Amino acid sequence: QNGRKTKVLGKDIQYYKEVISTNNQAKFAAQQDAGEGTIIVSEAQTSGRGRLARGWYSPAEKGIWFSVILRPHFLPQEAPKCTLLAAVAIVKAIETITEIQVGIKWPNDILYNKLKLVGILTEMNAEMDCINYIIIGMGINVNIQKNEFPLELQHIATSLAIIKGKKISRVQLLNEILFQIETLYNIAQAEGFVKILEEWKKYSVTLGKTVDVIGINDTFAGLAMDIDADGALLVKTKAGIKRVLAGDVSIRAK
Ligand code: BT5
Repeated sequence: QNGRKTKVLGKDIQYYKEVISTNNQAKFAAQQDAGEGTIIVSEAQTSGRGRLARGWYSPAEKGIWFSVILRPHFLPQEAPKCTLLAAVAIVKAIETITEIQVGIKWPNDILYNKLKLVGILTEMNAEMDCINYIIIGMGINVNIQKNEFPLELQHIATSLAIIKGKKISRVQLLNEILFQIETLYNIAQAEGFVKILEEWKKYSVTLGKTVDVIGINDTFAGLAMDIDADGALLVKTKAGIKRVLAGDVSIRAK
């Protein structure tokens, strides 16, 4: 153990052998008044979720499938930046524990050699200008072997064990991730997201690349120039600069 201590995050840990989705379980807990920093972690998910009704492959004991409940003071429009915050926290934790350097693909993927290692799904419940709760769900492929991935994922996904050539301690990594999220979250609550967005840019593999933005109604290509103060991606196209919000789009690097 590296002995990192957190104050709030993980004070209450709800541990399951199997759930449908830790985000669903977290939503239920939040509605039952679970406190800020409550963690829902499960060895397996029977129906782990991605964005836009996509699935998340979550085999038993091979990954870290977990969700964090936050009850921040900031405004609902700040919530999407929690995805970026979580991405930075996970990149730092992976570097600390495994010495593997990974990159962030806007908005919610962590990649190694273009292969997906981590997915993040942030969901929110808010009324008017008040956030009731935010749930950040994170899926980290830790000890999955290449031939264990379903065929359709084998050429797009990877795991820490594949990269490192040996098993990685999930407990140690989760402990470090919680520490990093708590540190960044305290910064965000005290002074906003400016520093966190700057850090995010350092790890980005999207900025400076030509990308296809694939929306529900609209697909276009352009140069990913920057992210703005809301965490939206600014893409330079022939028709000018377009501002792309997370949630409804996929990005494909060309
Ligand atoms: C995501 O969605 O990347 C968000 C995934 C969040 C998963 C966590 S696990 C704990 C918590 N509880 C949940 O129910 N969810 C969260 P998206 O960007 O839509 O990507 C989904 C796509 O990633 C799928 O359509 C697959 O192509 C691919 N995929 C599925 N499982 C994968 C895995 N284990 N590793 C890499 N890629 C995967």
